[in-house]
Amino acid sequence: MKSILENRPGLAHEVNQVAEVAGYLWQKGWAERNGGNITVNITEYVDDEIRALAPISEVKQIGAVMPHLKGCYFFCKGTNKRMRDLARWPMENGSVIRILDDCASYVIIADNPVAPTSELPSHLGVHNYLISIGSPYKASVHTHPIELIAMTHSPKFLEKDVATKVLWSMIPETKAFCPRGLGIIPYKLPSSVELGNATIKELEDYDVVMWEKHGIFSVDVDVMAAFDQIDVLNKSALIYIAAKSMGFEPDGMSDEQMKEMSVAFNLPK
Ligand code: 2HA
Ligand code: ZN
Repeated sequence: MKSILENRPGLAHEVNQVAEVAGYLWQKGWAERNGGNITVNITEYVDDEIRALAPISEVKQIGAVMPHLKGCYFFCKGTNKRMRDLARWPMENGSVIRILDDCASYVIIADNPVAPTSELPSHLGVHNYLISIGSPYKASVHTHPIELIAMTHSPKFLEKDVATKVLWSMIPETKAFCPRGLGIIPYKLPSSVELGNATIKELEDYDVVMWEKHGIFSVDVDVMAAFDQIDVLNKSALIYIAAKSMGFEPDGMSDEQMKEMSVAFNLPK
C-alpha cells in the first residue's frame, strides 16, 4: 500500500519529527505504556490528491463543535498505542484524520485505520483555539515528565506561578526557552471535557500547562519546539531536586539576575 508520506517531503518531515520526539519521550521515561499523546495540524501540507482520498473509517463524532477546524487535517498518535512504537513505526501507531464540514466529526484517511488518541477532544479544542487567535502554533504534546509531576504533589507548587518562578531561577535558559512559564490546572479526570476546557483557558497565558498529578501539555510551532519547552522545564526540576537531595534548598537566581537576563533576551516581565 502506498503511504500518504510518499513524494511529500514536507509532510514526511513532520511525521518523522513526531517519531523522533516520541522516541525522546520514551527514553526519558515519560511515556510508560500508552502514556501521552501528540497531535500536529498538517493542513498546510494537504494537496488536492489528499483532499480526494476516501475515508478508511466510519464518521466519528468529536463530542464538541470546533468551528475553526473545518477542512483541517491532523496527524494524531493512536489511542492505546505506545510512544516507543510510534517512534519506530509512526504510520502504524498514528493516523491522519480529516475534520468534516460539520466541524463536529472526523474520518481517518491514512495510512491505517488507527483510532486517534483518547485526549482527542482536548487536543482538537486546543487547535481550534490556536487557529481562532491566529497563532502560528501547529503541534501539541502531552506527556508524563516524572520530576515535574512529582512537584504537583506539593500544594505550594500548585499556587499560581510558584513553580514557574522556581524553575526559571534554576538556570537562565529555562526562562529564555519557556518565556511564558508553566500554567497549573488542578486535578481533573483524564480525557474529560473539563480538562480540555481548562487547558484551553490556561493556554491564553502559557504555552505549557501542568495537569496536577497527571502530566504536562505543551503547544508550539512544531512538535520539536513543543518538546523542547517541556524538556527545559524538566531539566530545571531535576536541578532543583538534585540540590534538595544534596540536603539544601537551592538559592535560585536572584530577582536582579532574572531581570538582567529578561532584558538581555528580550523576554516578557
Ligand atoms: O493517552 O496519557 O492522558 C494516554 C494519556 C492520557
Ligand atoms: Zn496522560
